[in-house]
Amino acid sequence: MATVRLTYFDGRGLGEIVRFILAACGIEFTETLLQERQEYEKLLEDGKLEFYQVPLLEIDGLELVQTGAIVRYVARKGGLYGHSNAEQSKIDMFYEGTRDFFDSFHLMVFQDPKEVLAKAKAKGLPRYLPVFDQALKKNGTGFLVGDSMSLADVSLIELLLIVTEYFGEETLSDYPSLKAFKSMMVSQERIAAFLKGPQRKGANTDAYVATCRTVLKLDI
Ligand SMILES: N[C@@H](CCC(=O)N[C@@H](CS)C(=O)NCC(=O)O)C(=O)O
Repeated sequence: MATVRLTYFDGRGLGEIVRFILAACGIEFTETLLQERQEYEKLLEDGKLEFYQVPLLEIDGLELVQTGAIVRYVARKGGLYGHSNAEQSKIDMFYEGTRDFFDSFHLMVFQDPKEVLAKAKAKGLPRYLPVFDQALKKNGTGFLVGDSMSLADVSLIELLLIVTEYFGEETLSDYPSLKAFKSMMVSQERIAAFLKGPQRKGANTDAYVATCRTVLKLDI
């Protein structure tokens, strides 16, 4: 297979869900990790960034941008996008729900991280965790939709890993289905290998934030 290439930064951000879904689908990929403004300008000049934004995934001769479009393409290709229109819509629903909560963490690149985390803890946890816990309980297969792993589950595990990293494992104490889901997902062979491997990125560092700001010329 021709090389699959993800272009993003050397950090999680919007790129990490792309890495997760590629890994979950067993699709090997290489990465261009942007460091300099010139690299980003070259992508713009080459017309690779339809909306002048990253992540960019080059796959099967396509230059895909927009995270949602990217992960759906990969999930469809890898068989992690349900078996019917109804299942796909449910997967979309849970995917969008996880992203709504995830976005509050992504804001840490642009806003005071302490304030962002305090808000996520006070408002995000009680709002979203019960929904996902109940959904898992109701579906009863261990997965959010149907009886096998889908994009929805991959998106939820990325979120739960962030939540427990920032707020501790005890955050899941009142949510038995989420707790069981987390242990099940992190021991899935491909996910486990990705989490241990070099393509899994660490939590935001000052250097990562500074690089994003320089490359994207952010002055907010
Ligand atoms: N809706 C887009 C948003 C992508 C996005 O905001 N990317 C940021 C980096 S995290 C970017 O490239 N910003 C540059 C810009 O908007 O000019 C997606 O989901 O991929």
